[in-house]
Amino acid sequence: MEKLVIIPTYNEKENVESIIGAVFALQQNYHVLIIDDGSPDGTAEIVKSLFEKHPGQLFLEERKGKLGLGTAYIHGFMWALSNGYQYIFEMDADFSHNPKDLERLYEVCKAGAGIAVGSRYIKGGAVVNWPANRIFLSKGASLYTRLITWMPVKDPTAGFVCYRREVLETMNFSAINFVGYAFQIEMKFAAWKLNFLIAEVPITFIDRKLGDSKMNKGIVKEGILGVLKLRWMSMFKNYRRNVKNATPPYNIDGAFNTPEVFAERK
Ligand SMILES: Nc1nc2c(ncn2[C@@H]2O[C@H](COP(=O)(O)OP(=O)(O)OP(=O)(O)O)[C@@H](O)[C@H]2O)c(=O)[nH]1
Ligand SMILES: [Mg+2]
Repeated sequence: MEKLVIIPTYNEKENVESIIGAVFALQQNYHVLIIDDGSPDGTAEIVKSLFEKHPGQLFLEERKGKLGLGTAYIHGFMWALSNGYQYIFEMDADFSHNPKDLERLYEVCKAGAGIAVGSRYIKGGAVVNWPANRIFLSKGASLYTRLITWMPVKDPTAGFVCYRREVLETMNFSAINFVGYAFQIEMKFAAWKLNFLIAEVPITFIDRKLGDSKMNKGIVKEGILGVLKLRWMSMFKNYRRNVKNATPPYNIDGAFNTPEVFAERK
């Protein structure tokens, strides 16, 4: 149980089977956890129909409604920690992230980084098929985040990431504030504040071909205000102390683990 790819889904019936297939086709011993938020299009049913094909490798957590990307990932992180995984990945279901790049992220974490970020905005990275306004927004967000926070990450909104287990264990997830793009920024910010090494790996990001975007104005607004809030909290509210987990690790319900689970994992 080394590597777990967490894929959050909301109405991804056109993509979910092929993205799962693409990860298992790598034959590099990844497990996959889908976090589905009650997709009305039946995404979860498609996942269940694949259990038989991938026994012990494919998992599904279903939540009642669309609760946002950030809380979906936090749910997945707690699941990953309580199930003993060492390297935990974030990846979208829509093929914007190429599963073949998972191994490159893994190698960088294995070599010692706390977080490996699949980055569009370093040398060798690229964005394909995005309209000019989307690129402008994304690059603008990157620049804005760096200006305000001084965090040394060129693609802070990136959602293709590998975390070493220790990074997630060290975080107090209940102190994480945001759910959209700001969530991706905050995860990196928190890891940086906790002194973990963040490495960027160039990737080519390709716009989704199938299914609909879940991007909306609220997510952009959260990003703009969220970055200011992060800076504010880190200056005056002792962000670092709050985001540090006093008593790792968690169990899946968000309560602290029982001693048995802790002992089992050692
Ligand atoms: N579980 C869950 N998954 C979500 C939610 N919102 C988005 N997702 C998933 O998160 C991933 C990223 O969402 P996207 O809609 O692709 O957002 P994006 O990549 O920022 O924008 P586009 O690629 O332009 O659509 C996809 O796998 C979505 O299905 C949510 O509220 N809950
Ligand atoms: Mg996408």
